Amino acid sequence: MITEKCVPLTSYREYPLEEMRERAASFYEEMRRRRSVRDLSSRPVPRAIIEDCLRAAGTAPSGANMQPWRFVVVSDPAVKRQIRQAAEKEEYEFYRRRAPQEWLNALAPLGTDAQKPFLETAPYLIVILAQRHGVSPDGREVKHYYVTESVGIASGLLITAIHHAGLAALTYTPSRMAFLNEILRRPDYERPFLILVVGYPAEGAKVPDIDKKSLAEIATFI
Ligand code: IYR
Repeated sequence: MITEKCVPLTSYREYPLEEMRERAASFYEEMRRRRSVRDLSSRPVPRAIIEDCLRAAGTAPSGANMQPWRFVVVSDPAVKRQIRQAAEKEEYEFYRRRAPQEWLNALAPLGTDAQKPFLETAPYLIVILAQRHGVSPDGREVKHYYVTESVGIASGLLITAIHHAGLAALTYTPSRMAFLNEILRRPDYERPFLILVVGYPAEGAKVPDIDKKSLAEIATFI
């Protein structure tokens, strides 16, 4: 490492071990309360909260620090309606024709179908796009690295920030997403990655009766 280009690490905070244990445990307790919510309320959410969540997402590590993400925050009802109409068109095709039976079986516990009312109800749709490359101020292409990994990490931070703020979200991936470039007028080098649907849960909201794998199922210590 060429350390001359580096500056001292001043932001790191060490906690006494007991506090570290407590922080790790209580963060897990907070995160295990997160659920993907499809029944969202139309109750308004201040934009400043979404802005801070996006700032948190923007702290994600990325390949060569290229930060190859773009977040388009949609609250305009007309644009939300366009997105819903285009998404449902894709989903009808998916559920009626494109999806193999095995996929439909895997989705059965979630109870999803082609109707996506939350795309109009929720106050915000955050469309996350992955930039295949960047563009320099003089218009030249700038290479991006590990784009999918980087945008995946930023999306995870955004989901965490939204949950931490006390809002609910749904990671929604329409079966085909090219329509988003058209509706949002984004260039072809920005590939729609997912839509994060954000708001308060609706009164009496229900979620699928599913659970997470245990530590033994997801981790191996060698
Ligand atoms: N995009 C469809 C299907 C779907 C696919 C997966 I993988 C999910 O985890 C959930 C749904 C839909 O949203 O209905």
